[in-house]
Amino acid sequence: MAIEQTLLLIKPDGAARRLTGLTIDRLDASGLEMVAAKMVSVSEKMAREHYQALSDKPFFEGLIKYIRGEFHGIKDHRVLALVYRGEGAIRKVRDVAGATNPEQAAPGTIRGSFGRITTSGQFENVIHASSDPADAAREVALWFRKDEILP
Ligand code: IDP
Ligand code: MG
Repeated sequence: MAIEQTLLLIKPDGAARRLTGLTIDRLDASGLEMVAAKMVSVSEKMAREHYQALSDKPFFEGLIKYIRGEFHGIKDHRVLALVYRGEGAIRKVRDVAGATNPEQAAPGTIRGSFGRITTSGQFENVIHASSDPADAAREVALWFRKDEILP
């Protein structure tokens, strides 16, 4: 398996529900290495860039509000961003996360245990995890400068 890097975000519902420590603990157990971490104040531009592939979806505007913490009273739009590195890191973090739709996410995954679909139809699924090598490269470069990531 290739050594990969992948972006993980603790989404505003995860932060509001105090799931930051639990998420880091699960990833610790996966054996992956944390090579970057910072709190980011997510601008509207950043949010739209991060989710650019979904801009034509009906839930897009809600998603932008969600990731900026507007549904969870998050001060300064802050989000914890992390980069994990290791063999098969992209798949491993996705496995810990579970499926996108929290109702379909396997029991025991973070999304399966703690995610929900709101009455307005927004998927609140606790964490973001890059989905493939192209996404991971783009997302890591969007959220971190090179000199913020350990060699
Ligand atoms: P992913 O986060 O598992 O990679 P994506 O398809 O990239 O899933 O979607 C990004 C985010 O957009 C999801 O994590 C979720 O918060 C939201 N989302 C995706 N699909 C839907 C949907 O059908 N309804 C509402 N929100 C969705
Ligand atoms: Mg995705």
